[in-house]
Amino acid sequence: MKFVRFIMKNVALASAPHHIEHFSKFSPSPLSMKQFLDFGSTNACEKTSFVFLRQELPVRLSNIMKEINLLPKRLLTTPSVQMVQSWYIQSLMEILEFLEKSPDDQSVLEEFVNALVNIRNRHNDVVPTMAQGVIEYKEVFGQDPVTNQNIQYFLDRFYLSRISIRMLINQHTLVFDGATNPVHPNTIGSIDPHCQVAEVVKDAYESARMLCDQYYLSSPDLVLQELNTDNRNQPISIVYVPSHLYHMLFELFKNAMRATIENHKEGSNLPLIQVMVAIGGEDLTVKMSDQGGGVPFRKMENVFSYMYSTAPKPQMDDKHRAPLAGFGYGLPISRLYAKYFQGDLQLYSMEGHGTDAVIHLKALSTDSVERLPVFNKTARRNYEVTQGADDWCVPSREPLDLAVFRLAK
Ligand code: W6P
Repeated sequence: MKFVRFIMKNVALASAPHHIEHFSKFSPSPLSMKQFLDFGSTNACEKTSFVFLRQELPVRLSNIMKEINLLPKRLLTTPSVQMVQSWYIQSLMEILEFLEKSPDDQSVLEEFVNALVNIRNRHNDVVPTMAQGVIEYKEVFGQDPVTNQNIQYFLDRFYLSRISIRMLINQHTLVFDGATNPVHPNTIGSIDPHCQVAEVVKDAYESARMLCDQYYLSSPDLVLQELNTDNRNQPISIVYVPSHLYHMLFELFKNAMRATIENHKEGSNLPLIQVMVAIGGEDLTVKMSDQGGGVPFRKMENVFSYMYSTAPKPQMDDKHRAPLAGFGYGLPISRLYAKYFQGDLQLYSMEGHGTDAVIHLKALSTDSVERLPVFNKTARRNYEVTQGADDWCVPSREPLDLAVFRLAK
């Protein structure tokens, strides 16, 4: 019996490339905050959401699966990347089964929710697994600027796609499980229509401070300032996913705290971390300033590099010695969360002084639309980048002997 099921499963999986080919020809459909909220409103229709997702999820999965296939062979064939690819194939095939089922059957809708939860869990460890693939690659082939660029391009798109797919799954499973969130009764799925930014800043600060105290036995204080020019005394709020904002701020706080403490070894009177939240007609901006000594400009672009910032995960047998920040993909992925709804995350450093980290988000929900990668000819061309000759001079190490030129006179 087991053997028969094994064969049946593999026969089914063999048709995957055909389905990927079909669904990758469609472009993903970006949703706006308003559309997300409509799916979760009182007259929300689970059937509509089901019919949308059983098409849209295969489209998003297939688009990014085409790009996985274009990775350098030496990366694509690592056990880690093979594993991730098999999860994508499995999940795609599981969703496709619902294309033959009726939206009018209540048990189908329930089955779909269960399938989504199962798929979400299957993909929980995609980020560390891909990181392992990059480590395996580096161990054998080392790191070079061209591979760095290719991996950067791919992983930015791959993780953005993953964020978007998880967003769709989270919204459907949260909105249609029938329960309201007891802690945040006014959220719609994972979206808070009145996300009070300063409250999320305080939460993220408190969590980072606990880690910082555990590791360094002290932590810098926070000053938080809100600038609401139009609506004085009103807390600044936007339509947003609080967990995404928290993720970004927690990451930035960890980095700011570590820099502050490592730059003030004597321990007494640590400089503050200052956060400003401002809102205008178009942007909501959060600026976090530390006085942690900054980062040299030359090193700034590596801060967001997947290839240069993956070190083997440190052994954490003693929880209290877990480092505060500095390994893993925290910053590049935080920037993707900002970009996902048309924002950005940027760092400005003054070496010798400190760093400003700035999160730009859209103030208007009408501007908050998903930013999604699409697989097309342009995307394909980006995987064909190869090493050309540099078109900038290499500075010589030897001082130039200008006397040589005077001889010509
Ligand atoms: C630093 C390096 C960094 C990264 C991200 C946020 C804040 C900071 N401060 O020194």
